[in-house]
Amino acid sequence: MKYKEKMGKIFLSLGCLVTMTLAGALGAPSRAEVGQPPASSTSAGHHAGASAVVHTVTGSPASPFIPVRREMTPQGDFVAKTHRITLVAQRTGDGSLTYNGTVPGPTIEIYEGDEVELTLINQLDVDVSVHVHGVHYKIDSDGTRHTRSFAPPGGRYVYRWVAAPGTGGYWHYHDHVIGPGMDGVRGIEQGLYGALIVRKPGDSLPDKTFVLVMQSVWFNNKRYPHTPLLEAKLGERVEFVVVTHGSRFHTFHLHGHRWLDRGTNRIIDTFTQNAGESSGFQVIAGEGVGPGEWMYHCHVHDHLEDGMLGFFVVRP
Ligand SMILES: [Cu+2]
Repeated sequence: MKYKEKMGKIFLSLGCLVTMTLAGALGAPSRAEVGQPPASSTSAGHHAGASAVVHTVTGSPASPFIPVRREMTPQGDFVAKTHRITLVAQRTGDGSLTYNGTVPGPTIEIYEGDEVELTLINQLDVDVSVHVHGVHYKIDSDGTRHTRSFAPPGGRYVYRWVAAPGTGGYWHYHDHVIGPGMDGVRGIEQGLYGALIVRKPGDSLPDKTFVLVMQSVWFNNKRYPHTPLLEAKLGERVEFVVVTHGSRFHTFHLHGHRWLDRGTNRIIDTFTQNAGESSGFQVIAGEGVGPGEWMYHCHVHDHLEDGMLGFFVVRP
């Protein structure tokens, strides 16, 4: 099926849904009729060829993570902190495996110098673990089967991480034991993953953070029109953390915005990620381009065709 036909099909199917428009998000859901302009002038709509398909923005409203302002000494130094975090591995109504009931799990934000004491409580009927990327930990916090660092059904396990100097960046954590072998792939596939942000003192803090995990043709285990609907006000500083899992590479692209590629002097609006990789960036919502329903999507055509897209709605 050609790209245009397929996208047309995706958009046509939207005609049958009560979709979220700008007005809808404010409490008055409206229905977009195929072949007719949207009732609300604030809806996104365009005509694609003879079929005049109306494309209305939809998605599952995402709750952003709000970064914590850290207290500083009068000298402007950060006070290192030990974060005591509890993650409960549980199955949700839709069959997902989750940490604390959400996919992705909670976004963990710490600073270089901090430590984490993470207690994993297992409410699943299989062993589960937390394996982290980027920060320091001893082998007994590896979250793997051969080190026995997992929680059995009904049990718990305590992990200790140290955000040593130099570990600042965008990282992630995930299960490493659910699967047919000793690997953990099935847990990740079903939603056992989350983001870890290690900030350096002086890093600019965003107003809000959105985490997008690319796996198969999904964002956060959802495909359009159910992908996360990200919302911000014009001028807000918005942080995106992007993680890739699964067996494919993905090319993340955000419309209308651009950012500095970390460690280079290149301005980019697209980057490619392979499995297990993570990165992040900050933008000023609508900077230079104004409000609108800005698309985010994987730029790999097969994936985009299969619904690997969503919307970043910048409100005036
Ligand atoms: Cu992709």
